[in-house]
Amino acid sequence: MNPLLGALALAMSLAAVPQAASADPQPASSYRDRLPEDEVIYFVLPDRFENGDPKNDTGGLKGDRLVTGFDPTAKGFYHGGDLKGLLKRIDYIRALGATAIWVGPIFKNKPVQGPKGNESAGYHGYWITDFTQVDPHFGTNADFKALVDAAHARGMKVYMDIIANHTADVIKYRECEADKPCAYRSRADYPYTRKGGVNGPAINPGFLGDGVATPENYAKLTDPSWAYTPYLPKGEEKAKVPAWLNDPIYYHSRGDSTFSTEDSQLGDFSGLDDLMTENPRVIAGMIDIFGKWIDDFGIDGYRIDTAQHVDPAFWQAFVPAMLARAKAKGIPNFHIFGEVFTGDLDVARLAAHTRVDKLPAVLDFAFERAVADVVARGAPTSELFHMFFGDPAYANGEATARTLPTFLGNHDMGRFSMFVKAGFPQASNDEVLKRVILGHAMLLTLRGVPTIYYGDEQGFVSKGNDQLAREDMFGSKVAAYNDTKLLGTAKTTATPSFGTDNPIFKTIAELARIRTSHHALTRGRQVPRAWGDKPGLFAVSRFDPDTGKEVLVAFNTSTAPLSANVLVDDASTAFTALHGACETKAAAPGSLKVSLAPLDFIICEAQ
Ligand SMILES: [Ca+2]
Ligand SMILES: [Ca+2]
Repeated sequence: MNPLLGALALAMSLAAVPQAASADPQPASSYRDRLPEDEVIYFVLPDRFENGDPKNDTGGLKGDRLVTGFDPTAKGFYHGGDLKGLLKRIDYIRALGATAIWVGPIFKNKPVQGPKGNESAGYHGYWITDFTQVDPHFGTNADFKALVDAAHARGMKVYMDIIANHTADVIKYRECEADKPCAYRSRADYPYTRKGGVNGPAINPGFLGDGVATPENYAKLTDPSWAYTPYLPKGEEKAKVPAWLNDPIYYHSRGDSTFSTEDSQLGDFSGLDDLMTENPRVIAGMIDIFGKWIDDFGIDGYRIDTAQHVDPAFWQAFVPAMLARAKAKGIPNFHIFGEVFTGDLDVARLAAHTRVDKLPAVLDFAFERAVADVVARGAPTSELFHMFFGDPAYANGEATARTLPTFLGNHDMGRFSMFVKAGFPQASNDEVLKRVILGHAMLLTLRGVPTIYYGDEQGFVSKGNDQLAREDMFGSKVAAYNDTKLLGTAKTTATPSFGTDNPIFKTIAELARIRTSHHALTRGRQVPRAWGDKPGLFAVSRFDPDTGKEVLVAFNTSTAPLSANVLVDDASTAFTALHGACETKAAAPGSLKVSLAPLDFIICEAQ
């Protein structure tokens, strides 16, 4: 008998308990048994969350902000948040109903990068120099261990944010001015076996091309000056850990990516040193690095940054190695999800990365786009139907679709509240708040793994994307954050934002509790029930995989009240409301009448 069934039975008995009694998602002991789709994820950038130790604010460095990276008044520098702060506020995250924390990258970064006069800091964590160590601005490896252990003691999971595509920008090219754009040089114009172009002198004799992924072949690649002449600036020769990362031979060194042709995989992402992920030595090195974090910390999953900029063969080797490592550590449901930033409705492109790269899951950018279009931009509800219609395209079809982390906005694109305000500039505060709550209702009831971007629950409204969408949860000193009016509250980001009274917080907490106590909403098959060619009704049914019991969720995306007969299973004759007002009896076999206020939603469970 599958040990999972015990946990299932327990969770099902929890589901029968009235909502308020099941505030804890699952008993702590069973967290390893939970499937990826059972989680509610909270995504946090540690620098912007809570400062638990002012002593580490400068990362142990001495000097001004261009040395330490620390300037809490500037949106592009470290603000002081750290892992001790995250630990201090872990019960806040739990109170929201999140069961897993996606911690932004915590590895040691190059503190400051960028052209003179336009520098910024590695507060976001995506400029790694040392893949084995927590950045001193965030604390120590022991602090991370304490955080992971505290999460596990509460039955919560921790997902790390990792990068294999690039390191910090350390390597420079003789032919390009440092920190200035450097044009991409293609493999056709600059083959690996010629120095400086097709007519240049022969180098790397015997190298059979990057498609022959054997150690013997790559042993013949010894001179990295095929396109440019890479070098390590003085004082940075040993900047990276492990040491093999300091050798330019392990990088493409072809100039900047334009994210279009082959440069999307082989170019430098905004100057960041692009690893030669085709090389078996690089594959083995990355498996070593990230396997060790699993071994040492027992974490529960990896979110993979810039996944689409790495060649598929790398992921085909890396993913099974990580899953095997986790399994050996007693982590059977290790989740891996890649970032394939599309910003559009291109399900085929997302799905291709689950089939070709064999990534177990990808962040669901198509879901984000569809919900934003329908709730924040007035698109017809059929857009949601069309997006979900693509679910069978994923490897393993709808089962994989249920494990895709879904989200409404993020640290790169900006917050959902900003999309609502941009889409409905004349809307009242009340309407904006209702739309933001409606978006979260979709996030927390539809298929996928709801991923809440920290601060959304406090009514944060980013004024833009990227740096402007990375506000502080602790009292901020950034004027461009503090002058923005938040939703659902009179406060601003100038004071700490850890209250539990914001209506968005309350809705998320309520819906997370309903979701995690009903397998229909986490693991259940989703069947679209109603959609249309204008704003209005969108409804789906979801089915408990064990009992077959139906849960109908219906949303009104219009500003007029509506009522309609919605198709349900013939067997679903009586309903109770999990949220809102539901008819207690089907009008006739297979038909339930729903009535919805403007921008409202209901969740009705068949008995
Ligand atoms: Ca600190
Ligand atoms: Ca790459």
